[in-house]
Amino acid sequence: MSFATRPTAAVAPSNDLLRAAIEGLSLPQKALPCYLFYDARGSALFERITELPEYYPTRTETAILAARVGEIAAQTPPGSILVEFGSGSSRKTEILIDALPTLAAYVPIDVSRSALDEACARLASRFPALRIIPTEGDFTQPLILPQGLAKRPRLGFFPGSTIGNFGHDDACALLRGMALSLGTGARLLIGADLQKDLARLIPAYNDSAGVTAEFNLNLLARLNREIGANFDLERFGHAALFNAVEGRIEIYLVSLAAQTVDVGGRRFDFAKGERIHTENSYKYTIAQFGDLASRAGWAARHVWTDAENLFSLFELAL
Ligand code: AVJ
Repeated sequence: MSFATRPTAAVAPSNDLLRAAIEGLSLPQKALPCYLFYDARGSALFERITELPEYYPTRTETAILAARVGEIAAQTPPGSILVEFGSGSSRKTEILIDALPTLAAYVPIDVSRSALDEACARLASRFPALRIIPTEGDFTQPLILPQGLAKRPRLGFFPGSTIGNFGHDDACALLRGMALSLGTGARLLIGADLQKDLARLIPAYNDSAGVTAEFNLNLLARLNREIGANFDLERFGHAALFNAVEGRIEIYLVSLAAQTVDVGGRRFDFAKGERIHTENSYKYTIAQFGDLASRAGWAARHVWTDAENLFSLFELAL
């Protein structure tokens, strides 16, 4: 293939980043896509979020999974392939892999190279016999498995309520895409965060130690580092609010002053108080999420929750 049609990996990421940043900052409501959070520093900050006292999703889902992994394993044919969408640290996956000793392969997909490298190194030492196929990239894209694994039963894993980052139509399209990638007979274990009291919800996205703020602001720091933007991090703040109409947490970076920022040679003006929308995190009822799954062609086989009904883990089948 010629150079023109196939840019080198070293060049492509910053071009993509520049394009995404300029496109988002040019919208009437400035926005940046949330997958840009996850450079090496952002992935590490996200791991710190998962340990915050206010951030209930990770520990709650982990406990649900640990309680149900025996049931899940009993449903999983020997020689299955485990495919994880947005694998990050693969911490929860260890619980699953531990209970599935006959797995033919584990395929973690993530945009963060550093997160993949760390997770795969840890898993390789804990499970030396496991075949691991690390896949750096966008989990919304169709998955192509190596020849020879094509006939294996598939178990998809999409924990963490990452699905919550997608609006309902995009979430439906993503679940349909996963159905196509995983194929007939596949199952998908998927975590969905549940609607709850604002007193519980808001602090999870605006913690007292300021880690979520740092995670959000790192997106601007990343643009400074990788595409030479000149955001003054002292002049942006973090905001999280609940949009009750949409049923979602919305996260913003707020300009603390009137200012102009240079991004790749383009100038973007900010009014004082103007916001950049960086993330949505949809919260579901069990019924809503079941409907979404069935609209996407999946049947809900099981749904498990915690005693406080904070979080849900669904087992879907095709
Ligand atoms: C990774 C999408 C599940 O929405 O809770 C955490 C990301 N953002 N704190 C979430 C996040 C701010 C997280 N997900």
